[in-house]
Amino acid sequence: MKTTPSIIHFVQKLLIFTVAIQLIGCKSTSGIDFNNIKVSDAEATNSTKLLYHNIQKISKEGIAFGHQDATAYGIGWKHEEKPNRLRSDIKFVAGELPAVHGYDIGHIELGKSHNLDTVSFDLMRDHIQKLYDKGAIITMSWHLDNPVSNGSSWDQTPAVPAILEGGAEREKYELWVQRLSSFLNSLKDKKGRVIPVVFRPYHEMNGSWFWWGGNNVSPEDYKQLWKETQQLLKQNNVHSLLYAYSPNIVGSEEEFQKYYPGDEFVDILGVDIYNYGGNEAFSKNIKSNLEIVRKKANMADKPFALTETGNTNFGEDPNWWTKTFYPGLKDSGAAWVLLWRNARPSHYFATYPGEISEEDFKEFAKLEEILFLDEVEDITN
Ligand code: BMA
Repeated sequence: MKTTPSIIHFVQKLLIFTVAIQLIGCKSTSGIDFNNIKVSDAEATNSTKLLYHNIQKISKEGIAFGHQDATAYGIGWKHEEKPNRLRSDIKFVAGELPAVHGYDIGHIELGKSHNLDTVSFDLMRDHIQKLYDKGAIITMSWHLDNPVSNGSSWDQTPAVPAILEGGAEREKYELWVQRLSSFLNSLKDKKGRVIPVVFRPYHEMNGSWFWWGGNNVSPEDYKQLWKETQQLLKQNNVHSLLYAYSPNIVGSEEEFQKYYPGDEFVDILGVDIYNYGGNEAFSKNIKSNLEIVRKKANMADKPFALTETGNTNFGEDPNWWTKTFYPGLKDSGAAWVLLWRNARPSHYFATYPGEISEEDFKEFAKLEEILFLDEVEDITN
């Protein structure tokens, strides 16, 4: 038959074409093989895997600077007053936006329009979209209410067993995670893809100030809560998260490990450290704790970060950044640091115009190792 060779030829070409398309499908234009990037959610989107890849890349170049609620408000201003601009205390002082932007989604579970610190979720979404578009990394903590007492995160009524599978408040918890899921899936980039987020739930669990930590929970229940929450999010079609585990300052590797749900459920390791014990101890603590976290992270081949920090001695130390903070941080290998929020003059953790450490912050910001938004964008693009 005359037609046979051309049919075979056609089928061969079709096969080659199909294979090629499949190969292109798992690689980005920059040649990243997404099949080789493994994160805790096996169904994580490519954007999520790319975020993971970028975080690892950043950690080899320096330490990205982050700030909680950076563009939502600062000392003496609120975004709503000039809604057309993306302002930030850090930008006012150093001329650059932070590379990492932290948000708290506490009260999303209640179906409220604003979080526990009066940041509207619509504003949050809008800023996340704008900042992600500029190359920022988004991270979220969750100061959720106590599901048993309906008090705040700081209400220590034991509640974890009640929201685990089969518990008395399980239905309520599923609804709460449902609301959280809807918000996360509503964060869309310019191409309509869901924006990936570093999710840091149930943080500082080795302290007893939250209902999910310390004396208020057993390590086994904590781990179970972590896994079940992850499961619920996945069931709700949330595949845009990297999961970060971050205890408060630890005294040993064992303490770091105590509530750790396991390598397969965590993507990023972290620790929260403030200078409540004075600056000298703080410098040393950052160094020793990041060393512990680094060791664990290296063993598990995961990135790590100083997931919350800040100067709690408001207005006292003009050289805090270069003389206290940086010496502890230097060469730590952390991917980022997140300074806590600038709420008011008696509750701020970074700096702002007119603040006592303003000039020192400018010096800190000039350090090669410390990366702001534009620098991070250069690394990841
Ligand atoms: C705490 C304080 C609180 C705030 C909470 C959640 O550390 O800053 O004022 O409500 O974080 O952001």
